[in-house]
Amino acid sequence: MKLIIATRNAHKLEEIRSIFNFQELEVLSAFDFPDIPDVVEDRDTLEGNAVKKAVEIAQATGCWALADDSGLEVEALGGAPGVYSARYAGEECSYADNNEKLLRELSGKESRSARFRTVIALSDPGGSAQTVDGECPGVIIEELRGENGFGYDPLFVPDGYSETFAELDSEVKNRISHRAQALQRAHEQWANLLSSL
Ligand code: ITT
Repeated sequence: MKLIIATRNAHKLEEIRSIFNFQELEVLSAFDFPDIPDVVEDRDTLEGNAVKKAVEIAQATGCWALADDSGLEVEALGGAPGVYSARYAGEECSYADNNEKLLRELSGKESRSARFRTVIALSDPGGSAQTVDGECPGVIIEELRGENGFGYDPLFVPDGYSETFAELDSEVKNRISHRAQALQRAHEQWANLLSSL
């Protein structure tokens, strides 16, 4: 049986593949279906977008699909950029643009507390979906540090560490991250279901 990882983000796909043990399942991704249109992420919650991505890809392929919607929630910014993390600095913006905007918005703020959140949705081929979530608390530092990871990783130091996610080894990030927590819950809740597909 095939399971489709409903993402076109290569970094995210690599993290999901290295964290989650898919056992006997044949795992493909949205990159294997270039003709399927991009899912428009127009919901105002991570849950809404994760379910939308999983359901649309499951229905388009006739396979089970798993989607990840993630965001960075910054306390002093009232939870922004949150569900809008990918397009924080505007449509077609780069990770560098987003990081620059985040530093600008946080300049002079006392609190630099933040958390990454991930919602994972699993949809059957008919479009019936369930979700789990995970989070990782930390702080936003004042300049970019490190080359690993992607997105906001060079600005985020997880609680209990002094390096950013972009400085830490990927093995460490993949053990403690928001995505790792969510995939751990996915494993607890769906291992039996996935192994019976
Ligand atoms: P898909 O929708 O195709 O999966 P995406 O990049 O659009 O890929 P999201 O909608 O979940 O993914 O957007 C989340 C954004 O939040 C992403 O573009 C990054 O900027 C950021 N982000 C998500 N996970 C992250 C992580 O582990 N480390 C750093 N930044 C992350």
